[in-house]
Amino acid sequence: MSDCYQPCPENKFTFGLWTVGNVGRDPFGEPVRSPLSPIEIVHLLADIGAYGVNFHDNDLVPIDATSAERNQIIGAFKAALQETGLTVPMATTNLFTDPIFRDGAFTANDPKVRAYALQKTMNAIDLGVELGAQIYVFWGGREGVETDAGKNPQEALKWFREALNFLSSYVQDQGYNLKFALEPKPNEPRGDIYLSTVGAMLAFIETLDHKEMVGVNPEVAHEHMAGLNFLHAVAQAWDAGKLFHIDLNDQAFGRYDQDFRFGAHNLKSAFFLVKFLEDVGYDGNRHFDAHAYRSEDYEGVKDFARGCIRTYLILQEKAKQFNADTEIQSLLAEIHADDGAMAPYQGAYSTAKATALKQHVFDRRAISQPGHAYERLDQLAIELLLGVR
Ligand code: GLT
Ligand code: MN
Ligand code: MN
Repeated sequence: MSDCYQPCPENKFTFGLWTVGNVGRDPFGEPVRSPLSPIEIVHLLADIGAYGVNFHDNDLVPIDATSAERNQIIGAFKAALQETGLTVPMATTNLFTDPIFRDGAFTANDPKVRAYALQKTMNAIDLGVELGAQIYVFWGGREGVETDAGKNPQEALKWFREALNFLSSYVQDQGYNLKFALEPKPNEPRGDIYLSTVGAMLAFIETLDHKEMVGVNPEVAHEHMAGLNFLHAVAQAWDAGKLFHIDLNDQAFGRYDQDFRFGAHNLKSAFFLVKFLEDVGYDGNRHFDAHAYRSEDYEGVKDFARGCIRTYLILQEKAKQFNADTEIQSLLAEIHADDGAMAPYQGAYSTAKATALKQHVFDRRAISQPGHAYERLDQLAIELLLGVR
């Protein structure tokens, strides 16, 4: 591979233990790769140039570990981090694998399950903070239903809100420097998951007690599963000051939950996403929440991980090229041309402005005549992406 696309720490490229550690199990097939220990995963990630490693509590410490086992595992993990220089920027809780979560965690009908979920999350927050995490992700994979017969969705939202309020107060009480990032997904593993899109999550955050410490963790695949434009979701989150984290991967519309290598499927949307993140100066973690095809062995897993990073860096270069391309930029300047004639009507409302605007005569026909040259512009973008510009 060429040396021009080497990651640097400022890129903040991270992977979860569960991503490169994915053993290739699917609903129809057994694992195809033997499990790697967290230590082996840290070394694999260091090898491919990652900046950080994220984890669920139980990716690192098995759910039934004794406290002696826990201490031994954490000690060895810390040593591996020190040896490789990898950081832990984000941590999260597994609230979906154990059978206790079959009806959800914070939104389970059983109050014992909800209380256990709170307890498990407080412990996992302690662990994440101990290892340096400053972002804590909440992906409510089981927070949903197959049937609405047994649960009132408004009640479920109330429970979810109470849990987040409780946990944000816990974080403040402990004096932790930690922010929450809520990750929406429309379905899988539940038939329907509550707060299914970035837009829904952003609106929900506004109802929380400590909303200033809560943002979103949008994932490419999840918005695509809902048939939505990921860039628009990310732009809205950014605009709201809520883009605390991002999960990069890829996903064909209308398919099962794929978690493909970043850019593997929708290269053009990946390009406009990278361009947006770079143009606005997003400086959070760039987390690849994806896994290698089931066809791969661990060499293929490394190809997958390097591919995520490399594609991002190539698209970053393409974004710079797009911004510096004189033909593209002059076309954009034409598209955005403004002769100033409407300036008296723009901006904040005033009675005088409204009166003047109501009296202005528009030549609708003339205004609607010119085309917008988006075909030419889009083709230029395509040719730039295809490497012929
Ligand atoms: C799981 C899920 C992801 C979440 C992870 C965090 S776990 O793999 O599919 O989208 O980000 O809990
Ligand atoms: Mn996913
Ligand atoms: Mn994710």
